[in-house]
Amino acid sequence: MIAKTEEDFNGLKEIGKIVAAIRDELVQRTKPGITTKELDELAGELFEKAGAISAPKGEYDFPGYSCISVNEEVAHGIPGSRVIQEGDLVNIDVSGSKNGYFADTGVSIVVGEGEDIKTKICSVAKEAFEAGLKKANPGSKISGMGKVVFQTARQHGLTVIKNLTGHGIGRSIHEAPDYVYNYNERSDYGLLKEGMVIAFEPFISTHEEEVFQLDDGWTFVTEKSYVAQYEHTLIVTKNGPIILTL
Ligand code: M1C
Ligand code: CO
Ligand code: CO
Repeated sequence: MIAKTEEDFNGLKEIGKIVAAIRDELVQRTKPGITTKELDELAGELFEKAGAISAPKGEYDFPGYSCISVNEEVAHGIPGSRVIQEGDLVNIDVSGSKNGYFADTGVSIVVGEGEDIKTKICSVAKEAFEAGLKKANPGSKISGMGKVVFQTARQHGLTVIKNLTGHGIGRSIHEAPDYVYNYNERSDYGLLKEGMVIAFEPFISTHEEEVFQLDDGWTFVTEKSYVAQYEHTLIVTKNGPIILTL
């Protein structure tokens, strides 16, 4: 959407705060021994308390309130009986709506002490996000954000996932602009506009550049790479982006 009115800004800020708080609470609770289902039940309670609706559940009938992806899982992991272990790479992605406004945020973390490469991709995903943020100005090409995401990955000897993208958001969870790539997609001529709301979510990978979907119809995995994501919802403005999900 293009946020224009005071009501738009306030509505977006409200749901932004809610999903950010749920994300942080889940991250806090991601400790060895807890199951992803237990984490998700907490997400469900927090959505309820906030008077907000989980976007995966409400919009897509996803079997969970949040997406929790562990190790070989990259995104859209289904919460279940999997027990979190020391050293796991875990992605927590929380998106939802309130009063018709949507926000989306996610982060990848390493539980306790993990392999150095897992820690590295998490910090590079954040660095790529920050580099992209500097390119989030009205009138600039959307693909300029992906260009610096890719450059950041390469600087660290890493790469990106090319078949997962960020997206427009606001009045629904996924809306125009449909794709914010993690590389410079030359066929993407789209421009950022004043007030445009986007979910920017770089995916940094150790080797593979494509994910595939499991038979469950949801979970995206790689064969043998680790992938980290870092996602916030932001409003593009001439004074710099406003991040709604800090
Ligand atoms: C690139 C994996 C896709 N919040 C989720 C997302 C995932 N993006 O948009 O960040 C969507 C959740 C709906 C199942
Ligand atoms: Co998300
Ligand atoms: Co998203």
